[in-house]
Amino acid sequence: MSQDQFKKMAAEAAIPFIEPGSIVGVGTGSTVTHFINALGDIRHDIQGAVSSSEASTKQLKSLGIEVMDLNSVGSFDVYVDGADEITAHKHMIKGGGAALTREKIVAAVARQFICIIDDSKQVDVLGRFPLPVEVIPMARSYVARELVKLGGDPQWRQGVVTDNGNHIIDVHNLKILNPVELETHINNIVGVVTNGLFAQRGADIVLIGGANGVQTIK
Ligand code: ABF
Repeated sequence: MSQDQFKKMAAEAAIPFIEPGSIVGVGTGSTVTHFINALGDIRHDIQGAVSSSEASTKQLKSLGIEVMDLNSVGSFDVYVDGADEITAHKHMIKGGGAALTREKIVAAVARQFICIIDDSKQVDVLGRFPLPVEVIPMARSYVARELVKLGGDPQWRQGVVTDNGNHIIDVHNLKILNPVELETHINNIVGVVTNGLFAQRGADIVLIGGANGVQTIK
């Protein structure tokens, strides 16, 4: 079986967590694409979705699922999203798809974060995957210099503009031993919108697709 089939297995395993009549928080990425397809099959059982990207919004609407403005809903039960890396402590690097800021906002509003991944995303230490940082465009060079001081090798993801009109810097060669501290530290650099560490608010449940089926970590 392929990694994509493992992603699909994890995505479909999230469906039983969706309560009838609920609003579902929906992330972004290839694993979430499988989740949205599965959500399409139960679209008459849910009230609608809040989405973390224009791409997911488009897919949700194409399946007849109502997409709601986050400002018009209160808290909701479940946010389902993928990750680029995750540790046993359920700390994550996200943002490979450049949707990290909206993902972090929607995750903050949800009562539970369900992370859906294939087994290649599990790591002991975060940082092999370059850490995405969303920056206000005029601050890009300044923020890059500050990131060098942290020991990273920042690279501008040229040609990418986020859904919020900002730029992405990918920070290579970080060995992230204290993700909670680093998340705060980078977010405090002037010009940073947010970074792809999801450690202060990590996942609550992880569904991992692999050769032996789906493993659940709570
Ligand atoms: C989103 O999609 C992002 O935060 C993350 O970068 C990516 C996960 O990748 P995929 O599901 O495509 O492997 O969750």
